[in-house]
Amino acid sequence: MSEGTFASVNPARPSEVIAEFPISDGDDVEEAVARAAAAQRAWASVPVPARAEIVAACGDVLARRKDELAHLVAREAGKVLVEAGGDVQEAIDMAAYIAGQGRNAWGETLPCEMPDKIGFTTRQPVGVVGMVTPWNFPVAIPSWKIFPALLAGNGVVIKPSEYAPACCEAFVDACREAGVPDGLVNVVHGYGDAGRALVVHPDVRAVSFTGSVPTGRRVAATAMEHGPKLVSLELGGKNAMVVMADADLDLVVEGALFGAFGTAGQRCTSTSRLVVHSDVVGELLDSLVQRAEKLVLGDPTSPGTDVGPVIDRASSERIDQMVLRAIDEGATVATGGRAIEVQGCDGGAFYAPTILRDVERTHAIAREEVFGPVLSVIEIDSFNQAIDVVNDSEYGLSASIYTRDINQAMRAVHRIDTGIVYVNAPTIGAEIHLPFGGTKHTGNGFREAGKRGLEQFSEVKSVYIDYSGKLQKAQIDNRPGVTG
Ligand code: UN1
Repeated sequence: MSEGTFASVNPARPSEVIAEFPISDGDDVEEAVARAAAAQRAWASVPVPARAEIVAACGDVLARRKDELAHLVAREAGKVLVEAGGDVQEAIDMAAYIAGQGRNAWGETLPCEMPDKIGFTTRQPVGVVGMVTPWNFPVAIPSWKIFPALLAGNGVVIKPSEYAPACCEAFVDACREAGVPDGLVNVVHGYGDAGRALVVHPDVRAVSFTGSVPTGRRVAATAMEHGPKLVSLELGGKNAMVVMADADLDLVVEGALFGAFGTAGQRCTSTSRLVVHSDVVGELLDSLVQRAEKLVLGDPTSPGTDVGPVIDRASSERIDQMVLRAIDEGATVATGGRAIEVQGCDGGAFYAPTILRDVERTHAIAREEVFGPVLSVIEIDSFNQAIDVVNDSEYGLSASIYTRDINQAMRAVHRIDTGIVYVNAPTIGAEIHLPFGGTKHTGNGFREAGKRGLEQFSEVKSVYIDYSGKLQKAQIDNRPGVTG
């Protein structure tokens, strides 16, 4: 049985315990997978539109419980209330979208080479899907994975981050209330051991992971050793916003503040590099710094708060070390660059919104994911140089360009090597009906959300139906042309 318990705390006030859960061990994972497998057998024979109705009902329950869930997200993950509400809204939107997919095409029909013969494709479930999810979108990301997995006819075992277990439990509880059958979706808790037990389990046919690159690599390697299995990875980002000299600078300021400091910079899509034309860098930085200094840090549940804490003190120390190293390498602090204390939030992990200038693309701060409120400004003198800097990264999640020149914008869309590109908007704020994911080390080719979100949770089956009443060989077996 489970060995011990762990607690999640409020990152703004770590003495406040949010919830306590058992640390799941191999036996707990075994049990959860067995429950999911048993429930999945019945679920697989439920017609897809009927599965979709249950997903739609999940959206209804989430909408009804939005306020309660948003407060939990704010307290457990440290997101300011409006963003915590957005996290839940993303799950509500995902339910509506995925429910709609239940009455949409489930494959395609194709002509065959012979008369009286037709080809089509359909999807079948993979069985039990193992999911490992992060704390930064503790309701949205489980919904991106669980709803399409359910629509595709699968059972689920999910291990949420140890930082936000209560949010995941509350989400799954809403799903059960909506009528998701008993045992179909199961939660296990804890750290790497529970995740590993899930990944290696022979009945877990697919693994969907969102988190860091090193852990993603280990998850994939382990899954392949014990498989092969379907493995979809959604990993980090080092997202850049390009500002050309003709950009609307007021718009840039709004976008950069939201992109870099929204969610305290802890989205995988957060704007982390500001690649600015040298003609406008002085003017832009003046207003950006002024505005950044006005942002109110505080308790995420207070209405006046703009920026909440980072997830814990260790994280804030790690961010600080990265900033110190950047200074060592030649960067200058334009604002921020330190952890701060907030009154009424004892021990809270707050880090000041930070802008670093004089950053070179070779500096560690320009290459490594920070996952905190730090924006590095890199100057460029031309469009080509800007694209070069954006693409000079091991990551390829999101990027954006601010320019009034449509030709330049479209050239950027084509040349930027990321899974998501924005024009005149920051790097965050993806909508759930467009594919979400990235190139290079950000992932392994899968996309979440959108129609393609179903791909990681289903196997495609190609079907040939010959209604000619005779053996008709395909062209490879019946075409003359080789003499011998
Ligand atoms: C994440 O940070 O892991 O694009 C996801 C966005 C959100 C999703 C972010 N819709 O900002």
